[in-house]
Amino acid sequence: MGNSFSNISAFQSLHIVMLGLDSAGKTTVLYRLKFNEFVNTVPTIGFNTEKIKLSNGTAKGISCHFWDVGGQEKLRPLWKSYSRCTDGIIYVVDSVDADRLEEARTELHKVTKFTENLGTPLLVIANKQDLPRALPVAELEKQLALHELCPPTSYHIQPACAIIGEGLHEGMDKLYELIVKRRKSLRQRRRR
Ligand code: G3D
Ligand code: MG
Repeated sequence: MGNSFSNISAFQSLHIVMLGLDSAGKTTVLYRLKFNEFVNTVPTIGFNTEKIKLSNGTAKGISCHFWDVGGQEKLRPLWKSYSRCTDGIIYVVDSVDADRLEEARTELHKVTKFTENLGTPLLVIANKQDLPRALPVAELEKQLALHELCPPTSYHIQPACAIIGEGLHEGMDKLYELIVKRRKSLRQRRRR
Protein backbone atom coordinates (compact mmCIF):
# COMPACT_ATOMS: atom_id res chain seq x y z
CA MET A 1 0.00 0.00 0.00
CA GLY A 2 1.43 3.33 -0.99
CA ASN A 3 -0.70 5.57 1.21
CA SER A 4 -0.06 7.18 4.58
CA PHE A 5 -1.26 4.01 6.29
CA SER A 6 1.55 1.89 4.89
CA ASN A 7 3.16 1.36 8.31
CA ILE A 8 1.05 -1.68 9.09
CA SER A 9 1.80 -4.41 6.59
CA ALA A 10 -0.85 -6.66 5.17
CA PHE A 11 0.93 -9.57 6.90
CA GLN A 12 0.44 -8.15 10.35
CA SER A 13 -2.67 -8.87 12.36
CA LEU A 14 -4.16 -6.26 14.64
CA HIS A 15 -5.41 -7.40 18.00
CA ILE A 16 -8.80 -5.83 18.75
CA VAL A 17 -10.99 -6.41 21.79
CA MET A 18 -14.72 -5.72 21.70
CA LEU A 19 -16.37 -4.76 24.97
CA GLY A 20 -19.67 -3.28 26.11
CA LEU A 21 -22.68 -4.14 28.27
CA ASP A 22 -24.61 -7.32 27.46
CA SER A 23 -27.05 -6.94 24.56
CA ALA A 24 -25.31 -3.84 23.13
CA GLY A 25 -24.72 -5.75 19.87
CA LYS A 26 -21.05 -6.85 20.09
CA THR A 27 -21.54 -10.33 18.66
CA THR A 28 -23.79 -8.96 15.89
CA VAL A 29 -20.97 -6.53 14.96
CA LEU A 30 -18.43 -9.37 14.97
CA TYR A 31 -20.38 -11.65 12.64
CA ARG A 32 -21.48 -8.77 10.41
CA LEU A 33 -17.80 -7.93 9.84
CA LYS A 34 -16.89 -11.59 9.39
CA PHE A 35 -19.66 -12.82 7.06
CA ASN A 36 -21.09 -9.52 5.75
CA GLU A 37 -24.53 -10.68 6.77
CA PHE A 38 -26.81 -10.69 9.81
CA VAL A 39 -26.29 -13.64 12.12
CA ASN A 40 -28.78 -14.29 14.89
CA THR A 41 -26.93 -14.28 18.22
CA VAL A 42 -27.36 -15.88 21.63
CA PRO A 43 -26.01 -14.26 24.81
CA THR A 44 -22.23 -14.75 24.92
CA ILE A 45 -21.05 -16.89 27.81
CA GLY A 46 -17.30 -16.31 27.82
CA PHE A 47 -16.05 -14.98 24.49
CA ASN A 48 -16.10 -15.32 20.70
CA THR A 49 -13.01 -14.87 18.60
CA GLU A 50 -12.59 -14.44 14.85
CA LYS A 51 -9.79 -13.55 12.46
CA ILE A 52 -11.18 -11.14 9.91
CA LYS A 53 -9.57 -9.54 6.87
CA LEU A 54 -11.22 -6.14 6.46
CA SER A 55 -12.79 -5.83 3.04
CA ASN A 56 -13.57 -2.14 2.66
CA GLY A 57 -12.25 1.40 3.04
CA THR A 58 -8.74 2.52 3.95
CA ALA A 59 -8.23 -0.49 6.22
CA LYS A 60 -9.03 -2.90 3.34
CA GLY A 61 -6.78 -5.95 3.42
CA ILE A 62 -5.76 -5.46 7.05
CA SER A 63 -6.17 -8.59 9.17
CA CYS A 64 -7.67 -8.25 12.60
CA HIS A 65 -7.96 -10.77 15.38
CA PHE A 66 -11.13 -9.84 17.24
CA TRP A 67 -12.04 -10.90 20.75
CA ASP A 68 -15.71 -10.38 21.63
CA VAL A 69 -16.01 -10.73 25.38
CA GLY A 70 -19.33 -11.33 27.17
CA GLY A 71 -20.79 -8.19 28.76
CA GLN A 72 -22.86 -9.60 31.60
CA GLU A 73 -21.84 -8.25 35.01
CA LYS A 74 -20.39 -11.59 36.14
CA LEU A 75 -18.17 -11.70 33.02
CA ARG A 76 -16.82 -8.15 33.23
CA PRO A 77 -13.86 -9.07 35.46
CA LEU A 78 -12.55 -10.85 32.31
CA TRP A 79 -12.36 -7.55 30.43
CA LYS A 80 -9.08 -6.62 32.08
CA SER A 81 -7.18 -9.64 30.82
CA TYR A 82 -8.75 -9.61 27.34
CA SER A 83 -8.05 -5.91 26.79
CA ARG A 84 -4.44 -6.03 27.97
CA CYS A 85 -1.96 -4.71 25.37
CA THR A 86 -4.39 -4.76 22.46
CA ASP A 87 -3.94 -2.51 19.41
CA GLY A 88 -7.44 -1.14 19.74
CA ILE A 89 -10.58 -1.31 21.85
CA ILE A 90 -14.09 -1.30 20.43
CA TYR A 91 -16.77 -0.36 22.92
CA VAL A 92 -20.31 -1.07 21.72
CA VAL A 93 -23.19 0.92 23.19
CA ASP A 94 -26.93 0.38 22.76
CA SER A 95 -28.05 3.88 21.71
CA VAL A 96 -31.61 3.21 22.92
CA ASP A 97 -30.78 1.88 26.38
CA ALA A 98 -30.71 5.27 28.15
CA ASP A 99 -31.29 3.59 31.54
CA ARG A 100 -27.94 1.78 31.35
CA LEU A 101 -25.81 4.57 29.90
CA GLU A 102 -24.39 5.48 33.28
CA GLU A 103 -23.37 1.85 33.83
CA ALA A 104 -21.86 1.77 30.32
CA ARG A 105 -19.90 4.95 31.09
CA THR A 106 -18.56 3.61 34.41
CA GLU A 107 -17.39 0.34 32.82
CA LEU A 108 -15.78 2.13 29.87
CA HIS A 109 -13.85 4.55 32.07
CA LYS A 110 -12.70 1.64 34.23
CA VAL A 111 -11.27 -0.16 31.18
CA THR A 112 -9.36 2.85 29.84
CA LYS A 113 -7.77 3.38 33.27
CA PHE A 114 -6.05 -0.03 33.40
CA THR A 115 -2.32 0.67 33.14
CA GLU A 116 -1.90 -1.73 30.22
CA ASN A 117 -4.62 0.11 28.28
CA LEU A 118 -3.39 3.68 28.74
CA GLY A 119 -3.41 5.34 25.33
CA THR A 120 -4.97 2.39 23.47
CA PRO A 121 -7.12 3.85 20.65
CA LEU A 122 -10.84 3.50 21.23
CA LEU A 123 -13.74 3.15 18.82
CA VAL A 124 -17.15 3.65 20.42
CA ILE A 125 -19.89 2.13 18.28
CA ALA A 126 -23.20 3.90 18.92
CA ASN A 127 -25.23 0.89 17.83
CA LYS A 128 -28.94 0.39 17.04
CA GLN A 129 -29.27 3.76 15.31
CA ASP A 130 -32.06 2.21 13.23
CA LEU A 131 -34.40 2.30 16.23
CA PRO A 132 -36.67 5.34 16.56
CA ARG A 133 -35.59 6.29 20.10
CA ALA A 134 -31.85 6.05 19.42
CA LEU A 135 -29.90 8.89 21.04
CA PRO A 136 -27.75 10.93 18.65
CA VAL A 137 -23.96 10.50 18.86
CA ALA A 138 -23.41 13.99 20.32
CA GLU A 139 -25.68 13.11 23.25
CA LEU A 140 -24.02 9.72 23.74
CA GLU A 141 -20.57 11.32 23.63
CA LYS A 142 -21.69 13.67 26.41
CA GLN A 143 -23.38 11.02 28.54
CA LEU A 144 -20.42 8.66 28.21
CA ALA A 145 -18.13 11.60 29.10
CA LEU A 146 -15.74 10.62 26.33
CA HIS A 147 -13.82 13.92 26.59
CA GLU A 148 -13.00 12.98 30.21
CA LEU A 149 -11.42 9.65 29.29
CA CYS A 150 -8.07 8.96 30.76
CA PRO A 151 -5.62 10.93 28.57
CA PRO A 152 -4.02 10.17 26.17
CA THR A 153 -6.88 7.95 24.94
CA SER A 154 -7.73 8.87 21.36
CA TYR A 155 -11.25 7.95 20.38
CA HIS A 156 -13.88 8.10 17.68
CA ILE A 157 -17.61 7.61 18.16
CA GLN A 158 -19.40 6.05 15.21
CA PRO A 159 -23.18 5.82 14.68
CA ALA A 160 -24.00 2.32 13.41
CA CYS A 161 -26.59 -0.34 12.80
CA ALA A 162 -24.90 -3.71 13.17
CA ILE A 163 -27.91 -5.57 11.76
CA ILE A 164 -27.37 -4.12 8.28
CA GLY A 165 -23.71 -3.24 8.84
CA GLU A 166 -24.13 0.50 8.40
CA GLY A 167 -21.26 2.51 9.90
CA LEU A 168 -19.06 -0.48 10.73
CA HIS A 169 -16.48 -0.06 7.98
CA GLU A 170 -16.30 3.70 8.56
CA GLY A 171 -15.71 2.99 12.23
CA MET A 172 -12.99 0.43 11.49
CA ASP A 173 -11.25 2.92 9.18
CA LYS A 174 -11.18 5.51 11.96
CA LEU A 175 -9.89 2.99 14.48
CA TYR A 176 -7.19 1.89 12.06
CA GLU A 177 -6.19 5.54 11.52
CA LEU A 178 -5.89 6.06 15.29
CA ILE A 179 -3.80 2.88 15.64
CA VAL A 180 -1.39 3.98 12.89
CA LYS A 181 -1.07 7.45 14.45
CA ARG A 182 -0.30 5.96 17.84
CA ARG A 183 2.32 3.60 16.43
CA LYS A 184 4.00 6.50 14.67
CA SER A 185 4.13 8.64 17.78
CA LEU A 186 5.43 5.74 19.93
CA ARG A 187 8.15 5.11 17.31
CA GLN A 188 9.14 8.78 17.25
CA ARG A 189 9.30 8.88 21.04
CA ARG A 190 11.60 5.83 21.09
CA ARG A 191 13.95 7.49 18.59
CA ARG A 192 14.37 10.62 20.72
P1 G3D B 1 -24.04 -8.60 22.76
O1 G3D B 1 -23.12 -9.55 22.04
O2 G3D B 1 -23.44 -7.25 22.97
O3 G3D B 1 -24.57 -9.17 24.05
P2 G3D B 1 -25.86 -9.22 20.60
O4 G3D B 1 -25.32 -8.34 21.82
O5 G3D B 1 -24.98 -9.05 19.41
O6 G3D B 1 -26.13 -10.61 21.05
O7 G3D B 1 -27.23 -8.45 20.27
C1 G3D B 1 -28.25 -8.29 21.27
C2 G3D B 1 -29.57 -8.00 20.57
O8 G3D B 1 -29.49 -6.74 19.90
C3 G3D B 1 -29.94 -9.02 19.49
O9 G3D B 1 -31.35 -9.12 19.46
C4 G3D B 1 -29.49 -8.34 18.21
O10 G3D B 1 -30.17 -8.80 17.05
C5 G3D B 1 -29.85 -6.90 18.53
N1 G3D B 1 -29.08 -5.94 17.74
C6 G3D B 1 -27.74 -5.90 17.53
N2 G3D B 1 -27.40 -4.87 16.76
C7 G3D B 1 -28.56 -4.21 16.46
C8 G3D B 1 -28.88 -3.04 15.67
O11 G3D B 1 -28.02 -2.37 15.10
N3 G3D B 1 -30.20 -2.69 15.63
C9 G3D B 1 -31.19 -3.40 16.25
N4 G3D B 1 -32.44 -2.96 16.13
N5 G3D B 1 -30.92 -4.50 17.00
C10 G3D B 1 -29.63 -4.88 17.09
P3 G3D B 1 -32.17 -10.33 20.17
O12 G3D B 1 -33.59 -10.03 19.81
O13 G3D B 1 -31.65 -11.60 19.55
O14 G3D B 1 -31.88 -10.21 21.63
MG1 MG C 1 -22.42 -11.42 22.65
